[in-house]
Amino acid sequence: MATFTGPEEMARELSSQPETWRQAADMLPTDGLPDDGAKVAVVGCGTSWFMAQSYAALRESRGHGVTDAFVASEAPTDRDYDMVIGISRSGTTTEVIDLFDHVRGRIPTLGVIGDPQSPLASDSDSAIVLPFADEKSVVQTRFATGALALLRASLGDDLTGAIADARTVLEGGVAPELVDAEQFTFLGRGWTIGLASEAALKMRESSQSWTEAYPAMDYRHGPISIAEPGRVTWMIGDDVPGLSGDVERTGAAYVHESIDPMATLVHVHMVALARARARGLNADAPRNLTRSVILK
Ligand code: F1P
Repeated sequence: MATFTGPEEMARELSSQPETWRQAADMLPTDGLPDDGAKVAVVGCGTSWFMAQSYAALRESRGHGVTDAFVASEAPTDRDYDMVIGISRSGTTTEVIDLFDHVRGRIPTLGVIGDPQSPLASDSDSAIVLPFADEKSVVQTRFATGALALLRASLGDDLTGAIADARTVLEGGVAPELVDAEQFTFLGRGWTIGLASEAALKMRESSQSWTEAYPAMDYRHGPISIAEPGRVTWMIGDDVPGLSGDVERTGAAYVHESIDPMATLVHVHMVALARARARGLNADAPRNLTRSVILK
């Protein structure tokens, strides 16, 4: 873990993800999670929206019920959902609080929250709080993946392999080519599409990098035109046949790791921090960004 000790809160927080995932999974069984077959909308903003996407895709693909993910400001709450789940580290994000207010008394709400003292924790019909996963850095790492770890475990995933993979990733370094690359495109399929979007956001927030994210099968439908030498296309999750060859013909680097996709996201966190350091940026405090967005 030598590379990722350092002055930043982000360094400490991203390195604690394996333990955080174990602690989150060990919270189960817990009250409040939707019954099998329930029709669920999962909402959040920024990073939390991307975790909502990953959980929604996983829950529905595993046969637990229709599950949609929305950015909180755009959720179609007139639909007949049995539950709305809001993911929010701070529990103060305006759009999530407004949405819970809007459906109160009509649709049961569950908050998956970092700060137990927050308005969302008291406004939700039920709340699962993960104070051990809360963070000092503005940039989210372990709360996001900790919340997803809990939700994955609630669907029956055994996280032992993910935790071992994340430990291995943390013991490795960051390749200089990834620190120096000009541009990154992250790809995913199914539940890893949310992880790809989060990888791209993390890199933008903490290191002001040019990043994009797409469902992998849509990459050939246009975005591949960005690929060229010095740029990186990074597939998160199961590989797509033929994709590495298509990318390598452009001269771009293709990255794919046969490890748990959440461990790959830890690797991206490390790259983001290394790129911030190389550019003299404070990864904990991205420009123009606050811990949560509270609108007047
Ligand atoms: C959501 C969020 C973060 C983002 C930044 C601002 O926060 O948009 O994803 O990185 O910190 O807030 P929250 O609702 O999960 O607290």
